[in-house]
Amino acid sequence: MTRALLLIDIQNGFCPGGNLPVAGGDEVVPVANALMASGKYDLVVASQDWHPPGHGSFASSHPGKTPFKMGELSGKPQMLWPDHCVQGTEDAAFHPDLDVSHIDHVQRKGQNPAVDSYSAFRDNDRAALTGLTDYLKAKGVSEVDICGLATDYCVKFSAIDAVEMLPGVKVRFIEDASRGIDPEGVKTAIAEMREKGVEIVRSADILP
Ligand code: VGL
Ligand code: ZN
Repeated sequence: MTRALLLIDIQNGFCPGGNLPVAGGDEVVPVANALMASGKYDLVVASQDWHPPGHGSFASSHPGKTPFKMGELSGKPQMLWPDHCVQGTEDAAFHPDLDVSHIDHVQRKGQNPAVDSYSAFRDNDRAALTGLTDYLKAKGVSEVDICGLATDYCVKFSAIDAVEMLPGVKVRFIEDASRGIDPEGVKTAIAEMREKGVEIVRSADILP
């Protein structure tokens, strides 16, 4: 049994003070640290939203558009975001309190300006893979626990892709180690994950 912990986008940009802040986003940091230090995982992977300046998901790249409204990217509907997690900026860095010493592998995503990548496994158009599937398969992973930011976007898409792309692997979502952008969206995301075969757990179910 090889157990992996997948920490999604625990970056300054998604924490209070960041460019796309998630309410209570920083509160996942101590929980993530406790999970990493628990000795329950053979492997810790952290994803990092890593956009080039002027990324197509930024409202600022679309004249006259405002953030948090639907727009279009490469002919497909796209939620438009504030500029966030630009490669190499403080906004894209992991939260300073995240204990990165436990991280075995960093998976960056969102580099293609023409398509967004909520999932740590592949772009939203499902054309390009990030390489995470092959990495986890090569490690012989049999269980993946997923948490982080934001529940209703990158965490949800990553968890559902994990079920789909790693057949036979048990996938769990750690609710209290995650925060979402929209409370209604979080409810729907949890229902959707459960429906796709993701088990919903809390850190207390895992921690000694
Ligand atoms: C995310 C919106 C845009 C996330 C990333 O990490 O959930 N959300 N980029
Ligand atoms: Zn992004």
